[in-house]
Amino acid sequence: MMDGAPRFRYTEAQIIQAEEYPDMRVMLEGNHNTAHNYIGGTIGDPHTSFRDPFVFLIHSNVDRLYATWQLQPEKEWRLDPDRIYGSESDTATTGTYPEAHIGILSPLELWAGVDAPGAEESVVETRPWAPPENQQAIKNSRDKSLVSNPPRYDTTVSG
Ligand SMILES: [Cu+2]
Repeated sequence: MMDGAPRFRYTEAQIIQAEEYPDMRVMLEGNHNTAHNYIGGTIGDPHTSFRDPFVFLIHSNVDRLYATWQLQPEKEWRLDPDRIYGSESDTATTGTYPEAHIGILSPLELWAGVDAPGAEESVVETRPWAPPENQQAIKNSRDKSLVSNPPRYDTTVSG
């Protein structure tokens, strides 16, 4: 247990001002990991973190910072699924579970269902993306619905 506030390696301004996605991702993930580890306990373990409602506070802030990065002035290319990810645009799943690295082109759980090619193994089937509804939808991180219309927040973090 650390004393005081978490010591984030990057400021919000640094994250938002990153020019390219890979640089922004590394900073955002780093601060996200710091938040998980700072709180610790259930949230510090990837297998149990989403059993703790406070995890949604961490991830809501990740979403806010990501959307703010996307919506920076004169960066409309960050709303283009073919351009936003830069050098990571064509990455796929590498390695094997549970040590696999998920790529931009990896199918996204839970929407893809458990049988999607390249989907993570040992994911529990979850309705409606499983029988009897079978509403599986194969999407990856370049899906226009996930990139082109980020949420607008009532807080603006300026760079
Ligand atoms: Cu997290």
